[in-house]
Amino acid sequence: MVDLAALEAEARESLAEAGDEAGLESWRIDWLGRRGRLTSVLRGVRDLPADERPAVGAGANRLKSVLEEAVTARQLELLAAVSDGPALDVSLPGRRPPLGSLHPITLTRRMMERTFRDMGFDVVEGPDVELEEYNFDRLRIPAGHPARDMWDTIWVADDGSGGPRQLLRTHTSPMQIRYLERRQPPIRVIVPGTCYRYEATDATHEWMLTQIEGLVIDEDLSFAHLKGTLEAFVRRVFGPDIETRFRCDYFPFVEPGAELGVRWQGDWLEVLGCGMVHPEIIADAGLDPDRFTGFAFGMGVERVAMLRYGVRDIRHFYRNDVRFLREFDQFRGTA
Ligand code: FA5
Repeated sequence: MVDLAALEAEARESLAEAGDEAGLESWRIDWLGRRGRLTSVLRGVRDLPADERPAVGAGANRLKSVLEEAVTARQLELLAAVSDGPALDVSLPGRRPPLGSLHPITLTRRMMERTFRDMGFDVVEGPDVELEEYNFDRLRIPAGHPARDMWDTIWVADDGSGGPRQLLRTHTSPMQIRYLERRQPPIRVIVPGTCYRYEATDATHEWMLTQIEGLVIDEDLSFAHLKGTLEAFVRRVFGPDIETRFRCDYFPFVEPGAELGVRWQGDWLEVLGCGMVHPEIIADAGLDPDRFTGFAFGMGVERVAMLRYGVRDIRHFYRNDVRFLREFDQFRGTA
């Protein structure tokens, strides 16, 4: 006589030991599979003496459905354990995605723009791909003029259409001409933007740089206005103790021309070129140079950023080394 009760106890015991889906599957094969223990019992019923057959058959069939229910229950139990376990603790706070911060040049450029806005300047932008005419000729830098060497140029490939020559602007000064085409004095505008020069890099020179051009045209403006404006700007950006110096410099589109240097690591760092707008440029704009005068300047944003953040090599800015860029996380929210 088959002891169905002992069989059930044994089956339940081994089911309790099945701890995962694979364990359940092998238990199913052992007990309920085609060659499983219970299946063999059921198969053996027909060989039993006739008087035992009905009881054992009924008992084994009942045990089969009992075990099928038990394995389903065990499966649900295991699933519940997994979803309640630490892997899916829905009460944990979410993980904060890493927050980036603005690039130091963007931070600096925005700070400079804000400073000029506070001083009453408008802000406009111009094209990076510029016509030779605006970048050079109309700024009084004709072909062959030695001043063109100061801006070693990246030219846009000639498409053979015979159209005007194009280049990546070497400075933001072409926007002086473009702005004068559209506006009448009084003019007080700055033009931030990227410039490109085909030149070797070093600690203070990059081949891609950001400039902020300034143009002011009105009646009776003198060099004193230029100096006053730029010194006020420099003090606002670097504090009242900053040491500055103006020196004569030459740019064909201003007369006289100057550069402004700032004391940096015991030396002087040139941060901008400037000067009084050349009377011919004022006349070319259809204005009377005896009535209107003005000044212009072009400053290097990377240079200002170097001074502001104590960066010793300009090339760090565009190397995209996150260890360098992360240093500016502390300035998040200051732009
Ligand atoms: C100019 O580009 C003139 N357009 C500036 C100007 C505007 C003069 C209006 C008069 C009136 P310069 O080449 O010196 O000048 O450049 C101006 C500033 O840009 C420099 O003082 C410097 O701060 C920055 N700069 C120039 N070349 C580089 C470079 N390769 N890398 C980083 N900054 C540069």
